[in-house]
Order: sequence, then structure tokens, then C-alpha cells
Amino acid sequence: PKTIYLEDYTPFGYVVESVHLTFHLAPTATRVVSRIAFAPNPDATDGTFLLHGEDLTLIRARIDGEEITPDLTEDGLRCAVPDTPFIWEAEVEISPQTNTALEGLYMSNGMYCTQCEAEGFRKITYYPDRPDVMSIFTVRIEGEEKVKLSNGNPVGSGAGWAEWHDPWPKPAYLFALVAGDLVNHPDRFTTMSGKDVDLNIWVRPGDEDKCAFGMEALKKSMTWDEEVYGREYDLNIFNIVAVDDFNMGAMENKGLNVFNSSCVLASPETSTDSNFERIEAIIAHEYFHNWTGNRITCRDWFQLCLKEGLTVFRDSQFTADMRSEPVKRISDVIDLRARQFPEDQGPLSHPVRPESFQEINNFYTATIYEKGAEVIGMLKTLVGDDAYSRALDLYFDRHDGQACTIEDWLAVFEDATGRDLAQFKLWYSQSGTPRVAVSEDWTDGVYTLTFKQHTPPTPGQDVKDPKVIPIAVGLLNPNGDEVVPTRVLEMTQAEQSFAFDGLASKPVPSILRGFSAPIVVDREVSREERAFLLAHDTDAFNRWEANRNLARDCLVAMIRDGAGPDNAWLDGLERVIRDDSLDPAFRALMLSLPTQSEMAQVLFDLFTVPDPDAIWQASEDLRGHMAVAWQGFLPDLRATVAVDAPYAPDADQAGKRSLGSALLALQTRLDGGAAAQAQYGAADNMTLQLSALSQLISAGKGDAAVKAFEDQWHHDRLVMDKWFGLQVGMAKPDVAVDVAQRLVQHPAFDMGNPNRFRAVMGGFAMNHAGFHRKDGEGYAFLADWLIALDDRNPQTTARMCSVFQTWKRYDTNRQGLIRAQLERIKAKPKLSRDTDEMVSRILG
Ligand code: HT7
Ligand code: ZN
Repeated sequence: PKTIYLEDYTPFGYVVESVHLTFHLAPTATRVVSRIAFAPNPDATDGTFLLHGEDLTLIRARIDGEEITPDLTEDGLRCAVPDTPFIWEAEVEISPQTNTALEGLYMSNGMYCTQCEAEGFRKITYYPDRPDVMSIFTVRIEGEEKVKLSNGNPVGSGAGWAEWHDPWPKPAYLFALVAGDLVNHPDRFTTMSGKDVDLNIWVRPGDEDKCAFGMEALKKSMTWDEEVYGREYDLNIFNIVAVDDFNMGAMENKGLNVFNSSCVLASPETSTDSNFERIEAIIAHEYFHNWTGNRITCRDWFQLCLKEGLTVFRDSQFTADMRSEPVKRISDVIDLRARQFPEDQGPLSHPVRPESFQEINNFYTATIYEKGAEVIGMLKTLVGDDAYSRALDLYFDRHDGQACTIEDWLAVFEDATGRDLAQFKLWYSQSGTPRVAVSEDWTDGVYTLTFKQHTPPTPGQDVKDPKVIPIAVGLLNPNGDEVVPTRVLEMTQAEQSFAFDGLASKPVPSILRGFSAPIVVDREVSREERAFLLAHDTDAFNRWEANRNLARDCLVAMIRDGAGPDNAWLDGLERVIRDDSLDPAFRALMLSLPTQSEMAQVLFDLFTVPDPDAIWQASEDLRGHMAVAWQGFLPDLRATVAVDAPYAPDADQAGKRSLGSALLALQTRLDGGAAAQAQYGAADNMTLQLSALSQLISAGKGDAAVKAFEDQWHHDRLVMDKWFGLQVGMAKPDVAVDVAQRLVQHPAFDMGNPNRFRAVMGGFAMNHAGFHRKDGEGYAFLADWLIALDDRNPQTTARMCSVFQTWKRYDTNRQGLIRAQLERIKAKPKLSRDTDEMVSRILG
């Protein structure tokens, strides 16, 4: 496969002045007629006329009305063209019905829909399918479907046709078309300058009652972007469509966002609190792309973090404003450590702005998205809130309508603040997670913190330069009062010291408050000091962090040294979870233990080969011990967070249910499932029903409830995804493979639906000890299914391969078993480019 390099970028030889597309829809023979006005690009040096195209049957092509015969190759077509403006016309035939890869134009439940990012438009017609080619699109759709949608504003419709015009120049990856017998949930929004916008959420008949929450989230997002970023919506209409078969979460096509139905449809009976929160965040994310991604887009796919990092950062700010800021921050860090850290510390490590790729679909990663957002958070911390706002205003003013680079982005910050960001730019070019060792000194009333940074080598990057690291620090005195409030120390050298004077006694430091940089802090800290921070730190993140470290240390001692649980820590934790002045959501986070996969990494970092069975056993023992130690107050505490009011998916109620569910998990270890059974019977919402079901399964008492749940929900695909995922995720390690094997025999298992495939395979891989079964049956099971899916859906197959990325953590026997499966996948005849690249990189 061919590797593409950032340094090889050259502009396309032609500008596209306008695009007219006509679609004659038919399931296996859709005709796409294009009429495109090209003109030579004065900024280009290479005049090659290459139009991308894949899986297209060319019917005819003309230049300025003259029939031509272009050279067709695997990646598209080439032909000679005039050196003056000209009109390109082509007609191609495509087959949406048989398009199982879900890229380009495809069918889902009888409905036509598109997914063009990153390079799907080339499966629709011949076109320069690259983000720096922006144009104005007019689209005519002909077909019998009741609803026919595309980007921009509607400009006409009649029997069997509809026409749309998008006045904003856009790259082809933002093109969208949807046609089907859909129904809408309508609303309206008046923008800050008084323009009325029609809003619609389009769904399959029967799903109308699951749109109200998404619509409210959309209106809140529109208001927030006006108030916080001064960004107004720019068309007369904004459409969202729910699609069942979708490779990712959602897509920000201009004026026509397409959503995986799991990321927009919600009702209290069918969705959990976490589903509601995620839906609100994804609707916001896609909406925010209208400015950060659509109005200002990427010059090339190496710049993907320009739109994704910034938009994730913006959606996190939004969620923090809508819900709880510390809870959002802690949740984001949990997620970053679970998904991005393993990526950055393993064979798939790549810079936030990569320098090469084979298949761009493989680079929609936690590094580009979540680390990309962390980098923007650091920039904001370094320049301050006001300068951040000024820089963003300048970015929107200067680059509206352009396809930009990270250099453009950093230049607005340099111009708005006068700062030199050359060193900061290393965050974009250097991969890997920096480790910062901390030491302290207390001499003559001066307290000094010394930091040493080191980033371990990553694939293709052996040597790393020191980065700028904003380290937020506060100091507490021994009685628990804060003597130095949060101060951001700007580390720029490999080793650097910061002194604090005027202190009466040696303080206790609270380091990396709010997780001010995506790094690992290496510091020997006594249990007593951690317990002190757990009790006194005024920074909610570091209070949680102290607890997390105590939990990790406790589990390490249990696994490695056969120690018993740390009762002193549990006493401190008890005080926190019983403190009703604290937000229940925060208390629930404090109660959740490190995942087994996290513990595998912790042990690996301590030069101990992780044994998944031992980790599972220690986690079980610790939970059992907590239940017994706290049995005296568990039921009463749970009662204090019971919600009497009618269900609402807000942060307040969700926090109570989250704490209630964590407490139910402990109670179930004592009562054998009685409380869970009662909760299951009384539940009037999916959050309570699902948490009760999961406890019943873990107590080995789930059979009847699993059956009842299936009888109740067999008609609802999204709820059944939960049913599949829960059974395999909660299965005891020794039977997880058997459970997964049984589930794939179930008539409702459908490998063509990415949500269902991910529910079973993702749920299985998350079952750490089950997946890592000693005899390798877990690895073989997953590899069988990846091999089976690859021909149909390379994108979803390749993404799922990343569950093998941490393979070098484990013992040589397990490593051998995983290597054998990776090699088996690699040897599959006609392996897709997507999966081939992923497996090759993981093998190293
Ligand atoms: N910008 C989108 C990324 C994307 C995608 C979405 C759905 C299906 C396939 C896709 N490939 C890339 C989604 C986002 O980040 O908002
Ligand atoms: Zn995005």
C-alpha cells in the first residue's frame, strides 16, 4: 500500500467554481450526473488533472460538451484538459444497496444516506476529493422517496424531485444526501441577529418520540456558540437525520448532520443517563463543527486535529457549562487515560498532527481528537482566557472560508498574544506521553519543586525535545489550609525548578491540578500524603486523583504482594462518599475503581508482568471487602440518593443514580441480588433497569431478567445493543468466550450493523480477563470475526483491531498467542488497506 506524506502536499491544479449534481436514485443502479466548472489554479505548479473515483461505472464524460475517453486507474481518472476555464460533465452508475462499507452513498433500512468524510465522495462521482478543494454545490435528487435532503437551503421540489443549494463553499467530504420515508420532529431557532432557522430531526416512523431531547440539545448548542464564541448559524435550515447503520458517531455535513441513531435518539425508557449526556455532547460537537471544520476547514487530512481537537475542546467546555465542570474534567481524563495513553505509549503512537499515513480512516484516533483537545486546553491555560478569546476571534476573521493548517492556527495565537509558540508546536509534531519526575526540597523556609521531563521513544521518533508543559500547582499547609492557590508553572526545559518562599512550614504540594497537561507524573508519594490530599485538596480533580492513586496502590499491593486491602484508604474514602455536601456524581467517580486494563498498565509500568486473572481476582476481592466493611450504611446511603421526582436526564438526577448504582453494586455482594431484583422490578427508566440487570448478571442471578429484558425490548435495536453488550461485558472471565459465542448465534446478531458488531466484540474485548484468557481462545474468537467483517466493512474492522494494541504488556505466552492471531489476520487474502495498515503497525 502507498504511504502519503505531509511534506508532499501540493495544491490541486484547478479550482472548482461550481458543482451541479443530479441523482437518479435506484438501489442497485443510481445514476449520478455531474456538471462541474473548473478553472486553472493560479497558485498551483502541477497541472495534472486527476479526479478521484472508486467503485464507479463511468457511463460518459465530456469536456466543454465534447465526449472524451479518460484514462481510468484504480484511484480515479486522468485526462488532458484545456488551460482555460472549462466545464466537466460526467455520468456514473453506483450501487448503494450493495455498499456494505457504509462510505459513499449506501442504504440503511431502505433509506439512502451518505458518509463522505474522509474520502467517500469519490465513491459517488469523479471529483478532486481533497479538503482544500472547496466549491458551491447545487443538488437535484430524483426518486420516489417522500423525503429528499441535501446540504444548504431547499430551492424547489415537485413530484419525484427536490433541489438544494448550499451557498457556502465546502469540500466534498461535507457533502450529504438523504432520501427515504422519514418523519420529522420540527422546531425553530432565532439567531442572535434575528434570523429564523428551521430545525428538524428526521427519523424512521416510530422513532418520533425519541427526538425531543436531541432537539433541546441542538438549541442549547446554538445559543452557547453565540454566547461563548460569538458564532451564529448561517443557513435557513438545519437538518439532523438518524441512521441505524453508521460507522462512527455522527457527521457534520453542512446543514445536514447525519447521526448514528444511537447518538441522537433518546427516551427515558430506552436510554441511560450516560446515553443522554453523550447525545447532548455529540449534537453539540457536530453543530460546533459548522464553524470549526466547515466554515474553516483543513487543508489536508494531516491537519485533522485542527477541526477535531478544537471541536472536542469546545464540546467539553459546553458540557462543563451545562453540567458539572469537575465531573466533566475527571471523566475526560479517565477517558484519555483509557484510550489515548495506551495509543500514545504503544505501537500505534502518532503525533497529534501525523506526518504520514496509508489509510486516513485509521487516524480518527483518540490522539487526534482527545489529545488534540488537551493541546488546545494547554494553549488556553498558557495564554489566559482573554487572549484565547482574542485569538479565536482572529482565527474566525482571518480564515473564514479557507482550508487551513496548524501553522495558521498557531499564527493567530502568536499574532494575538505576541508569544513565540515554536516550542509549543512540539505538542503537534512529537508523539508519546511525556513523563515528568518531581522532587522537592525544603531549605531555610524556601520550598522548591524540581521537574524533569522525558518522553520515551515512539515508533519513528527516537529522540524527543523538551516541551512547554503548563503545570498547575497549589500548596497546602499541614493543617489542610491552602497557602498557595493554584499557580501555573511554565516548564520549558528538560529540568527546571520553581521556588516558593514566605511559607511557615513545609507544605504539601498538589501537582498538576485540573490535569493541566496530558502527562504522567512520576513522584514517590506516601500513603499519608495521598490520604491528606484526599481529605483536604481544594482542587476536585486532584482530590479524585489522590483517591485513584490510593486505589491503584492498594490493588498493586494485593496483586503483587498478596496484601490485604488498605483500610486506612477505605476509611478516607468512606468519609467522602458519606459527605452529602459533595455532588453525588463526584462521589460516584470516587467510588469507581481503576479498570482491569488500567491496572495492567500500572503493573507494566512497575516492571511487573500483568496477570489478567490475578487482576480480576484482586478487583473482586477489593469490592467484596468494601461491601463488608460498609455494610452498616450502604442501604441507608443508597436511600439518600434515590430520586423521587419524575425522571429527568439532568446532571443532578443522573449523579444520584450514578452513586446509587455504585452502591447497589456493593450491596449486591451482600444480599445476593435481592436489592437489584427489587430495583429491576420497579424501574421506570433504562438507567435503573440496566444497572439492576448488570448487578443480577454479576451475582449469577441474571437468567430470568436477561430473558425478560429480551422479551420486553426485542423490537428496539438500540436497547438490544445494550442487552448484547452487557451479557458479554459482565460475564465471568472463564465463560466470556462461551457467552460471546452464544450471542453471535442469536438471530438478532447482525455483523453488518456496526453498533451490533461493536456491542458484542467491543463488549467482549472490554472483558479484560475474559478476552485475555490464558489459552488464547478469546484472541482467536475476535480474530475470526475481524477476518469475517473485513471484506464487508474495512473501516469498522480496522478500528476494532486496536484492542490488540497493548499486546506487549502481557506474558510471552499471551504475546505469542496474540501475534499468531495478528499474523492470521494479516494473511487473509485481499485484506483491506485499512486493516492491513492497522495490523502491520500493531505488529511493529
Ligand atoms: N468528522 C466526523 C469524522 C468521521 C466520520 C463520521 C462518521 C462516519 C465515518 C466517519 N469518518 C470520519 C465525525 C466527527 O468528528 O464529528
Ligand atoms: Zn468532530
